[in-house]
Amino acid sequence: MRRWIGALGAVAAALALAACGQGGAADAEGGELRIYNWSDYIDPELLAEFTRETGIKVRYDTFDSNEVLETKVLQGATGYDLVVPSNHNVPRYIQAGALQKLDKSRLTGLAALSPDTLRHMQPFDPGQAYTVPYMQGTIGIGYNADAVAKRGVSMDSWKAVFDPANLAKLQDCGVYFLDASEDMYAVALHYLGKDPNSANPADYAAATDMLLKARPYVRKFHSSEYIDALANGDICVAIGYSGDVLQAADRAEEAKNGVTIAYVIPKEGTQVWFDVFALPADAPNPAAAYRFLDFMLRPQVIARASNYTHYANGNAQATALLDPDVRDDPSVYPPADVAQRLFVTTTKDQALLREVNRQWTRVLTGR
Ligand code: N2P
Repeated sequence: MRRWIGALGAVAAALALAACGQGGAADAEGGELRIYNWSDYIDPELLAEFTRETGIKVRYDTFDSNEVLETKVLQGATGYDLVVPSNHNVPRYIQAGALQKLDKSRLTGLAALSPDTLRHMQPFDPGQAYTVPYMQGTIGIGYNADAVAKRGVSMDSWKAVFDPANLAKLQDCGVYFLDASEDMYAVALHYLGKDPNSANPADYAAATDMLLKARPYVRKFHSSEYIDALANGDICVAIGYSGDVLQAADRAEEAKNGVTIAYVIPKEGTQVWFDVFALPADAPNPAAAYRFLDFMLRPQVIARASNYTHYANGNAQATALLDPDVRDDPSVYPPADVAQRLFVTTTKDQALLREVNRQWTRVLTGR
């Protein structure tokens, strides 16, 4: 059984070990690679292995929202060699000139990518000119099975978290929502029967009304703390990302604390997203970034990343190498009938994005 608890500490420890192992050779041979990735999104052992193999030291920082990442990357001078935006953000990065085009001759593993993932990439990165897929997953509901059963709330619909009558029953055991404006509006619009990719501010206003009515029952808006909060039994419900909830389930199981965490894709359907590696235009060490991308494109490596994070990857040759409990988990690889109910978000222009973020601030502040 993998250890999840203290994963961040484990990242630091693994990197420190790897750096010690290489000594000065790491600096002399490969220099440093700076990665900015989502939290709870890598097996630290893979980073250590990359350093052992290449002599390239990895500095690995994390974020938990596209909004934070995008603001940083669009400002430039991040110092990062690789960043990991989601599909709907990528066109704005490209338009702003914030990314460099891939030199595909430096990536030997691209042929292993699944045609399905490549098809999904077309709308946001035509011809796969700028990005390399990392992980894909869904937004759904993570919950403490016993706590919600006791309160008589059925979790199979978005109603569980968007209907104040249900939320009132769950409030005492604790509800978290993601603090992610575009992701939250996409699922809220979809639940309201509106286009999740609507460009009409009035649709967002309707979703804002609904979210403002839910707000009094939401203990916290946060995009990563729900993992431990669910696992420890501090909260009973979170709108969250699939693999993060599955990691919470593992952490609870590991802690043997009597908490059982489940993940559900509500029957109305949800958003499936694609997170991709990209090189900022001013990346200080592109050579190191290419080495890392090539490493992550290896089926054995990306399979281990999925085994650890419980997110699906877009590498066709990796599927056979996955742990069966990950490969066969419908929350990781949704079956065809569920896949039919998944939608992909498209990009918003800056004006609409500003409006959506303005409305989201109202949801966060309640004003
Ligand atoms: C990882 C969450 C990644 C999902 N913790 C958001 N695209």
